[in-house]
Amino acid sequence: MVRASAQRWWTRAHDLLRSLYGDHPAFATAINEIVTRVVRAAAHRSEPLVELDIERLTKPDWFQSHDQIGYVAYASKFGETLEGVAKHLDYLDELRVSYLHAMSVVSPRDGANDGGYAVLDYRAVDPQLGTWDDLVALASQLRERRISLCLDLVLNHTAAEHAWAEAARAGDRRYRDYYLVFPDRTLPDRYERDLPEVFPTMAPGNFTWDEPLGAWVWTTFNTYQWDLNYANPNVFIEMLDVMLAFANSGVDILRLDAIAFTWKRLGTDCQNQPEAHLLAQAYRALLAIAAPGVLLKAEAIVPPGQLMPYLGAHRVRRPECQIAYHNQLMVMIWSSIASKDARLATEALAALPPTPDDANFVTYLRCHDDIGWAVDDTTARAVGINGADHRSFLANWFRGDVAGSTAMGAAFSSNPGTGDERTSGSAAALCGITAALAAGDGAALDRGVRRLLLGYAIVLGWAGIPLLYMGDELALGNDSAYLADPDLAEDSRWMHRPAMPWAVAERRHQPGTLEHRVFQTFQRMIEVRCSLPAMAAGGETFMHRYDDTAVLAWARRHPVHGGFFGLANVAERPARVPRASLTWAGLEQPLEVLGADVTVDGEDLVLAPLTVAWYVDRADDSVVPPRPA
Ligand code: OTU
Repeated sequence: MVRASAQRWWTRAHDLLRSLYGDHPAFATAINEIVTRVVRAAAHRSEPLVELDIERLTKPDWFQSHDQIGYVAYASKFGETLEGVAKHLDYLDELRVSYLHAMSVVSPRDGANDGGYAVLDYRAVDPQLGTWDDLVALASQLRERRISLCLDLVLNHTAAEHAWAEAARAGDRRYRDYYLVFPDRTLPDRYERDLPEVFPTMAPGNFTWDEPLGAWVWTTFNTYQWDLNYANPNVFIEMLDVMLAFANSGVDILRLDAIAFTWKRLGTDCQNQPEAHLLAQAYRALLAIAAPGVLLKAEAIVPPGQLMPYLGAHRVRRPECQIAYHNQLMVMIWSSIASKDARLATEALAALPPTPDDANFVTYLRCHDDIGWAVDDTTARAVGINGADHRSFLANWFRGDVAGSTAMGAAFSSNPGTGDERTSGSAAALCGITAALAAGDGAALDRGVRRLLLGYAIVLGWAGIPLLYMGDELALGNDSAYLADPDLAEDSRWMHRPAMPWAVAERRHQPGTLEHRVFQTFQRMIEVRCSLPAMAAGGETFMHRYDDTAVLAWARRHPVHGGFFGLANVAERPARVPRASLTWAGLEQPLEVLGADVTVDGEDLVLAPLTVAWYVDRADDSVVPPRPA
């Protein structure tokens, strides 16, 4: 098998490496090193993993199927330890999870560590979580349940205390070259002219003076996260080795953290550089040889026009990452909820290029990060609004500072210079559930729950791998505990990173509780979603436009598996859709997902406030399980 994979991928890999490092004096040595490591990793791949590789090579669209459901959680928050995570796998089965993104597993630096994204040692599990053997054991237990494991590969930067950084400080030239180090401000100042700030409040600027190093070091994120120098082939090789170690431990999906930032070029914003794509393509090709069942997921939260290349869409198609985040869908769902108007979402989603056939998105409503209000100015203008005004409306709305808003989010990284403000907060808090509970307002609670379910009904009604962010299935609110910890207090993202309250989770079995209502509806939506082959990748999603500004309407056409039609009313009043537009397509009866919230009034369908209806256009929808009594 390795020979066949090598025949297929090595020439490509070599070409890519030559484009990246061909001019480097150590190029020939680097190629030898790379071959050695890939061959060694392939030889050490365990029997069950080789079997899985073969299965996946035989069915390369396995991750594109309609019944993939993802779950995202900090390992420590979900299970305290890796063994603890393994004890809760039945819970994931209740949600039909087939993909687990466990965050912050490898060893981070002590103290502030950006939620584990400042790695001290890629080869060790965080001692608080367990050992490498525990990781291997967890991966194999997941594999038995056919759940794939996704881990973060924090490849753009290491912790400032990583052994490589310490060696650089100690004066080792080899390791000094692993980072982007400047003796004075000349170059940093020139770079800064074009560089945005990712964490303007917590870590202003992109360079940090390090006394022992006697130099400025590139730090895009926090001051303790040192950007790696990918122009150095040794860095490429080190990270390749880490990837191969993850892969051979049973990790199925490598989430390439901050991949957009990996290559720097003077005079640019140092994001999405062509070489960042070459790096991802080279890693893809080498993994395809050593561990062909393993996938790459691009964590590229970039404008839609820059996103598709991470999925291989270049002028000539080039295999790159198989999965990427659907950030626009997430932003547009929240935008629709706040403005009670679906027009911007309709235009923004209609403008997206098609998803490459052999790739897939992960769709989501919340994640462990803040929400950046990625509203495109031109699209906003097309629907008669001002982009900057709308972005600031959204930040204010979700902070709860607009009349009518009961959202309880918080600002993250406000940048007075650019007027940019991002948003933290749990989905339930952003939906107004927390405020309604505090006020004891039943009607407001119902609206809040409907917003949350509406958001997830869109995510689950969209093609891609829908991700559930831990706690949303129980409508968990914000957690203020982080404020008491000086290492965390400055970073409001911690408010939506609570520990899993397993006692509260028990209430999912108690009718009449909030947790029961939300969890049961999640289960129902997931069950129906998993019965909809039209959600398999390889089809196209089209936006439909109706007169009613509150209606988000999308159609899914799959060449093999038929169609799907989704209707969402994002307003708090009823919304209308002409019946004829559905009946001609044979879409009579909505699937029972959120309840019977669609009625007929003369020539119109009337959607209840904050509701979503799903339709399928196949003649026989008996595969959709009946709604439980
Ligand atoms: C990622 O996010 C992680 O998801 C964050 O948790 C980390 O803090 C960060 O990298 C550094 O490791 O800036 O606000 O694509 O959105 O890479 C989150 C651009 C981030 C960024 C993304 C980054």
